[in-house]
Amino acid sequence: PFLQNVLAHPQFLAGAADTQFIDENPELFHLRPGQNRAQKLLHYLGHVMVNGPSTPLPVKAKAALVEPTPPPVPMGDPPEGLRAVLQREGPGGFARALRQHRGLLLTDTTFRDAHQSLLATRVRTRDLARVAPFVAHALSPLCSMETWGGATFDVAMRFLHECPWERLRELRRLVPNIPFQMLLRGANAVGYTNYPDNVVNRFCEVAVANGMDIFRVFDSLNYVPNLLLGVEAAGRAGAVVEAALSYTGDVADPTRTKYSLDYYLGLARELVTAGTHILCIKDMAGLLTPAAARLLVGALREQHPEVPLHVHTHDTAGAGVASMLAAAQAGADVVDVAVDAMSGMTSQPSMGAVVACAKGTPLDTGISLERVFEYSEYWEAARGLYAAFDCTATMKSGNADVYENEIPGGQYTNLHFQAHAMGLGHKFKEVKKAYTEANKLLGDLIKVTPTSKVVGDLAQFMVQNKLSREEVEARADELSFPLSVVEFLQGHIGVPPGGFPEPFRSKVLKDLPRVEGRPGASLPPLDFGALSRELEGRHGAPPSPEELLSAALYPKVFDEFRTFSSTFGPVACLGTRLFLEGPQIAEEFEVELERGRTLHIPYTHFTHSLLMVYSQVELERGKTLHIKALALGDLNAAGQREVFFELNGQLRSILVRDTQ
Ligand code: 3PY
Ligand code: ZN
Repeated sequence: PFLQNVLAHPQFLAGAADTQFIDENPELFHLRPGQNRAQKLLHYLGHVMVNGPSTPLPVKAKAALVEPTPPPVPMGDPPEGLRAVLQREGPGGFARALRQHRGLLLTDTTFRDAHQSLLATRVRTRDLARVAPFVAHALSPLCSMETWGGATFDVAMRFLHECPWERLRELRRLVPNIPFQMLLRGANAVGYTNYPDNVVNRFCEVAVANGMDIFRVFDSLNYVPNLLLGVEAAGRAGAVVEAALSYTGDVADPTRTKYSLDYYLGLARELVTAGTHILCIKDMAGLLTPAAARLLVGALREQHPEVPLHVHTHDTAGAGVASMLAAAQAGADVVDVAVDAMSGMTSQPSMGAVVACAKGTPLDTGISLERVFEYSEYWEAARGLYAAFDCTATMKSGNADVYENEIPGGQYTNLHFQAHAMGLGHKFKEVKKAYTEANKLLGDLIKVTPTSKVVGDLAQFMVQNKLSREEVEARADELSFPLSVVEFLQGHIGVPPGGFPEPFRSKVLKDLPRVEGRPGASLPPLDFGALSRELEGRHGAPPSPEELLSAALYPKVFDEFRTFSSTFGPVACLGTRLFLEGPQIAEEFEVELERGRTLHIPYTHFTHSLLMVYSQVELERGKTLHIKALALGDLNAAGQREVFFELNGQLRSILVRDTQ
């Protein structure tokens, strides 16, 4: 704040600043209360050293000791990418450019879905930001990078204690040329429940203002009124709208009639009429076989020759590359891939494999395989930091049984972890079987957040209570079902294709109220003014538009995040191993409080007197802390331990309650 005051001062701007200038302008010292971020970070590190990680670790695996090194980046601006087309020609022009493009376009999901699927969404902004400039320079032909949305919003605040909006802004600053894409859960925005319409609208506006370009909008029931809400919100915000057909079943199997080719073509027609710029096939479980891809993409291509088609899949069974190539051959313009080291299994198919397979063919991606290797090398090392969240700790391969249980990628990994955490590793098979049965009980749903949770909760309930599908059906009026199941049946998420399962629904709900039609239509608008005043009262400062939305979507998580940040400071600045495990005794390290931001102060303005003040005032912007962890004291009578650090050469000690 001090330097901002100085930099904004007209006298300083005129280049006439000297000692007198500082003496005569005491307002330069009107600083907001010092936060002493360094002290707070020492508190955080002390806590982790005494009590273990602040985020639950599913497996006992240590983070890699070595920080990954991003590949070198050339000087200067990155090459122009498709974002320039979007900025010049708007969403319509962007869509035309995708249709006219020769060769296959790729979306890189590494920054969102890949780690949501493989590493429990735990990748921190710091590790994304470090490699982002490389992506901007080396992978500029990408159609887009999926950088935001889905579970990342919640997890950033809840487990990583960092601000999701700051992530978006930071990545945007580092990647000015490649369009950013996010996953919007329609009326559920980036949450698990329907929000009032004005929340979804405001969310899209603010996301665009923070740098988002393309919204992939889906609804977990393909419920058109919910989808349209998201489509309109993103469209009004000026973004590229990519409405998604959430794919389940098998269009190539004539015996599976509920989610047939006609069903998807009908839905696509409604979304194109609603004005979507791009159509997406969102295959969240990886069920789209090459044959199904040829059939569905071929039919959509014929029905909507003008509309770009974008295909998303998961590689759970191992057929992802084959399906994406089949989709491209049938006329898809863009397919989703993840960099090799973050691909495969429940994640997206491998970027390197698709680039190599398309090379020299009419589908050539224009992406250099050499650059993909460098990118992958970074991620191979970065993945080592997240060993405690890596699904490969317990899951050794993909599994084609997904064609039977239809579990979405991220949930497949979660259920596997949960089964292991409960000591039920061998029971995963049983959970998957129960998932299949629970899905049938609920009328064969499209399974993706949040309906996938409803099916998963019912499956766990059946396993825990040793209930078969027949038993659940017979005793539906007396069993005490998980809340998510009851709320789904009440209609809180929307209406499934073909309606609710009867008589199951009536037996479970009895006289509980039912929501008619689109749930958001009966929710009163959120009073943003009142929420803002409430937050100001609680946290002492008016919230930014971004904070207001975080609080609107996740009230409790946001409050805890704010409290955590004011206690422990900017933990996002810590290296990932330090964040997760704390330092080892005698370890020395540096913490850059503002990552990579340099202040450009004209040399002539940098007078001697200013330098003096600069060194005296605790000017935290751009400050690097040198820390050494010295020792951990014994437990005292009050149940505390003293943790000793050296901070910029001075001894500091922190008292931490030992809760172990
Ligand atoms: C999400 O909603 O987070 C998903 O990734 C759905 O596939
Ligand atoms: Zn996905």
